Amino acid sequence: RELSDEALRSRAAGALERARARSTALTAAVDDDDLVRQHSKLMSPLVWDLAHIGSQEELWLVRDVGGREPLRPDIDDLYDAFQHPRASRPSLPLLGPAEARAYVAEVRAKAFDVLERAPMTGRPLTEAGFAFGMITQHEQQHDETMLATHQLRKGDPVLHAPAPPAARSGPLPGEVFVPAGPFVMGTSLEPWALDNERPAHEVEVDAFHLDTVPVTNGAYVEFLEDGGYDRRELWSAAGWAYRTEHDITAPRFWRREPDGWWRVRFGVHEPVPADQPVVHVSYYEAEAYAAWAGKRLPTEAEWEKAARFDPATRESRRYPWGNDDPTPEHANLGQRHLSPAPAGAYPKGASALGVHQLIGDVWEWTSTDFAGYPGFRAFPYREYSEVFFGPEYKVLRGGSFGTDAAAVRGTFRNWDYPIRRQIFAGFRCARDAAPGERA
Ligand code: AVJ
Ligand code: FE
Repeated sequence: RELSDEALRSRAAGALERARARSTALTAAVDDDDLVRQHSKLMSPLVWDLAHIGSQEELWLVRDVGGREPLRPDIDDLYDAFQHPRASRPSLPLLGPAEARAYVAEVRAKAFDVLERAPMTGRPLTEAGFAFGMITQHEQQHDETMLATHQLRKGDPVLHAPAPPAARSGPLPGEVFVPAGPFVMGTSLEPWALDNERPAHEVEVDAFHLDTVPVTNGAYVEFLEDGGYDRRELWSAAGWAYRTEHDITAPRFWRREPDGWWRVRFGVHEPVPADQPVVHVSYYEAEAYAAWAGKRLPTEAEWEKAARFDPATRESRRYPWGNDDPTPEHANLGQRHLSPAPAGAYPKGASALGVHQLIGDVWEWTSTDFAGYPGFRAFPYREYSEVFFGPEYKVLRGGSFGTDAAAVRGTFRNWDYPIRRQIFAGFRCARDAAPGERA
């Protein structure tokens, strides 16, 4: 380990502060009525997310790491996501906006006190600051969830950010060839990696082709206008049932106007930009598009190999561009922009194999069911990932414009139901290489 305890503590403190600044901004952007309202049955009231962030921080950092007395044992149950499904949360006796703000501030003060004294080695929960990293990631994950709630909210725009950068790569090939062979998937070293990313293990991957960039709105409109949503043969049985039952005919938030496709994005009505990755599509729509294109979705292992494998060293890197933490030059992360950036906007973020925009912009659906890697051990609690393992969840990779850099990396695994569209999810396509095909 190269970092001193002091450096680890200050890294953790900075990460916690950045997360809190974001939570504060997302909940200050609307008035109190808006904070307690449920904007969609799919989501919690924003004030629930805020106090839940504090509650998890109290449980893990104040009580568990710090061994301190509980602040509010009476509200543990209200903010336990497993006891109350999202739809029922508005009817609970939740902390109001002012109480929730005071609560999270009080927890944070205690957590910082714990951090100042916590040993950074000797106990798995705090090794290299893990618990602080886990709680930072938890807050950032809920911040992304709150951002999705903002997207579902009706009314005038309240969030503002500069437009994403323009495309600046030269012309890119449509696909990248990934040669057959093993690579190391997952990690045993990344200090803040969560349980489901562990351990590192070798995986054999057949040769395949992967789209250089995520599928853009322009490409998606071609599928749509070619009758993609009405052609049964392009859809899986489950996908067709979903499409039919909910009368899905375009990505969520899109509307057909006489002059083309428009969308609502954080309260702004705008023509759908052809050059940006498509976002707000379900797994089933991604699957149907891929069939229409004569391709398929990548497996999770294919995605990670394309992102991390360096053919020169045969090693797996932390990020597509190498081992350095993300900067604004590498990827569209951290809600710096309120949309995906055009395809080709991040040439410095390309992987060693030449695949672009794997990290940032849109979460990418993969065809893999969420499961533990060989040797998986739930840590520190089964409810982070293990209880979700199984065929009902699909893995998503790479993070979106709304994901913070602290909450995504080359090994990071997200998961959701294949019907979900309110998340910032898009996709790219893959196809098998011909037998014996080489680059
Ligand atoms: C990893 C994004 C699927 O939001 O449901 C938040 C993260 N776990 N609180 C989710 C999480 C507990 C989780 N995802
Ligand atoms: Fe949570």
